[in-house]
Amino acid sequence: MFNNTIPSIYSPTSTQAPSDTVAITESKVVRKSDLPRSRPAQFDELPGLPRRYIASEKGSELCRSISDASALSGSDRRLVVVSNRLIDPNKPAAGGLAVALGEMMHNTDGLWFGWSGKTTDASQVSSVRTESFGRTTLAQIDLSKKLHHGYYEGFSNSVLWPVFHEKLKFADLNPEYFKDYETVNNLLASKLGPMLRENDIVWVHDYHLIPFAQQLRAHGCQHRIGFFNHIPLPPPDVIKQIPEHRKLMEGLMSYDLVGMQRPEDVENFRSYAEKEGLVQRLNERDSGAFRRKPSIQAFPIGIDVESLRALQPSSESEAILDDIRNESGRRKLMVGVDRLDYSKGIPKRLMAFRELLETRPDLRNHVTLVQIAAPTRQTVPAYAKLSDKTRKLVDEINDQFGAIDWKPVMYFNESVDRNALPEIYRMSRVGVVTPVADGMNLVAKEYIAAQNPENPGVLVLSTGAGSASQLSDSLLVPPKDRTAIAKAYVRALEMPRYQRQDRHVKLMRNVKTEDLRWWRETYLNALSPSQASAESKSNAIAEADPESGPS
Ligand code: GDG
Repeated sequence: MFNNTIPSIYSPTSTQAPSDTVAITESKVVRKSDLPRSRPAQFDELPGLPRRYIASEKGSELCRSISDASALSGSDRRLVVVSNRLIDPNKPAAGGLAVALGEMMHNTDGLWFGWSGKTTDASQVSSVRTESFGRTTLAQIDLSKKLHHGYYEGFSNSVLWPVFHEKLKFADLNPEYFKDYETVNNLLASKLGPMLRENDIVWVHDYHLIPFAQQLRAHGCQHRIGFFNHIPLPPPDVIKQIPEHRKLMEGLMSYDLVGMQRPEDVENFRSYAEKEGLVQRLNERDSGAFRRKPSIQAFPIGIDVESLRALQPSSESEAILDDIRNESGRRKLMVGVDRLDYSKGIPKRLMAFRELLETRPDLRNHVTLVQIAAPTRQTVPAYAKLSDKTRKLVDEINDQFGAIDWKPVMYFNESVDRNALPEIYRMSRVGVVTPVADGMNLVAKEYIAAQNPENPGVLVLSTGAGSASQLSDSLLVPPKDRTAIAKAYVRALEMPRYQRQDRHVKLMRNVKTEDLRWWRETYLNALSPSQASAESKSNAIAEADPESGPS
């Protein structure tokens, strides 16, 4: 599968010599007294943000003084990003990864590599196609239909996605999927390898590509390679439901830096590694050629507040916007914006809305729920079922409570133009974000960022979202408790303006401080080669003096 000629990137003169021992350097333990005072009781038992990630005025100044991709500035270093899908330069970036990385890559000397979004019938592997995107080169390959199915619909989205979101009933543990997943990772690594230059640093994104570094290392790649997991990492007992969990998790040990969204994810990985004897197993088996001393840290992803607030609706979204504007002039709006994914808790959110209308007849005809549900992964059976279930619930609620002039749920089962989202958020008195489990959830942060500070709305946020530990001034609800969610809706709808303002100021402080740039820079600084030498020094001290482990 790999080329036999080892390209120059795998330079034996690299300063990053493989090590014989593997140590998981975890983020520092935070004492309860270190936590922000506003942290609600339900978070007291959680590990909390590592100290350097707790928002503080001082910290925010420090972070803001760092320019974009500063870890790479002033050198011939390129940033190489690897992700399943890339940005489409001909379309506005729609959410998630593309938004998070698009602007940075446009302004950075880099390479962005991944699957093209196209499948072929051919069994032969396609060649890499490149195109320019600002200062970055986009490099993409097609995959055969069969391989893509096993890798993407199969292992990525029918095994890893449901298991990591603790939705085991949706998992399809077909052993063929893992083979295709490994093959695709291997194939992608074999194509990227020859394109790398000696000083590149490589940043791999998300669960589709866990074994990617292992595949690159197998050919002696000595670059700094980081991984960021955008979705939750569940506790060890849940991970172990995946038959191939050992092989899978060993793949993470080939990275220099493993970034997670939440401290809980870091803790789950540490606990898995300990319970499974991951380090010892690798020490006994491998010579060390594939392994690093991965540093595992939490880097909660943020949004670019100014860019979001600057978005202006285009003509494409005028029809939807007019409907919603019209409704907002008559009733209080609540809004949910999600991919139609079972992790997002949309049915429970609708059931809670039904309970609200049942228990508070006085609110009927005075409140409307706008739900945007963008279709996603429709070739995976669980998603088709969710789509039917959601539509049925919406129809039931509208039939039961609707009137000639009022549809309680305005349901848009389509992807809405991103430019229209800030206005929709702003028109809504309540933002409803109720995932069962979610790595972070950017919609929660977008809703806050888009509000008018003079008359802001209220965010109802479930504790299933990674963002809940940062956004503790929202109305936090347990994701599976319909009645608690319904009560939070009422509280949000009736909250006086001064309280809404007070909460909004606090929430906005976090959204602005721990923003997208802060996330990228803290991650890239931790991945930078200067950080590597600091790590190797501290590891050397830890090895010389076994008593001086992390506090
Ligand atoms: C993964 C993790 C993590 C939504 N509907 C439409 C639309 N969106 C945009 C939102 C937002 C993005 O998509 C969704 O981001 P989320 O964070 O909510 O969720 P995932 O897509 O599941 O993302 C998640 C994230 O990665 C980043 O690390 O936070 O936990 O699951 O930006 O505005 N955009 C457009 N039309 C829509 O209808 N254009």
